[in-house]
Amino acid sequence: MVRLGVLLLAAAAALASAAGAAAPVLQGSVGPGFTISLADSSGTAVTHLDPGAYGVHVVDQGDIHDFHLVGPGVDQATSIVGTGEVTWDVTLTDGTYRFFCDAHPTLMKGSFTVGTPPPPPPAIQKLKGSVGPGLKIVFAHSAKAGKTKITIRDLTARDNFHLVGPDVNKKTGIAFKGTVTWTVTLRAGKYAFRSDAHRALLRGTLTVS
Ligand SMILES: [Cu+2]
Repeated sequence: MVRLGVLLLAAAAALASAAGAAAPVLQGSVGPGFTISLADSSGTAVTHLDPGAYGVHVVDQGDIHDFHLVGPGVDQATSIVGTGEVTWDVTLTDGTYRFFCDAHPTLMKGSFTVGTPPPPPPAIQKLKGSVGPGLKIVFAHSAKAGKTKITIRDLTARDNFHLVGPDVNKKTGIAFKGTVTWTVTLRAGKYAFRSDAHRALLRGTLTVS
């Protein structure tokens, strides 16, 4: 009985501390004009927050606007035609959150980051090349190191497109005609492209830096 009493006390204390540490409340506002905003309790526009639990108190005074909050784990919106107030309990985690009006998303919008947002994925470099028709091979002569999407149009059944270099050895078939896409990681250095059917004639060099 004594042990149970201690456990109950501990549970009560945990509940009390959870209730006592009230989540900060953010103030969202939209309308009646073409304005939308999100501020912290001191009235400062929100640009960055620590991860955690928050209340979002939204005052929607626009009957042609809504307040829509979207980000990792959150997708909440007021009504476009309706007005009124609402408080959402949300848990914000690392990432970028956007708030906007669905009726005027390019005009009425804002965003903020939470915690350490993951870096945007690196842009994929795109290169195009072709072989044929006739005795012709075309490809880039310079590119940057990194992930690269290569699209090759093989327009002849007498030649192929063959790319060789650091970590890459890709080719179409000599008799093959069609378009292929390779996703490769280019390293700094020299790459050679050629047709294996006319090695001396159809060839070139790609320099990756
Ligand atoms: Cu609007």
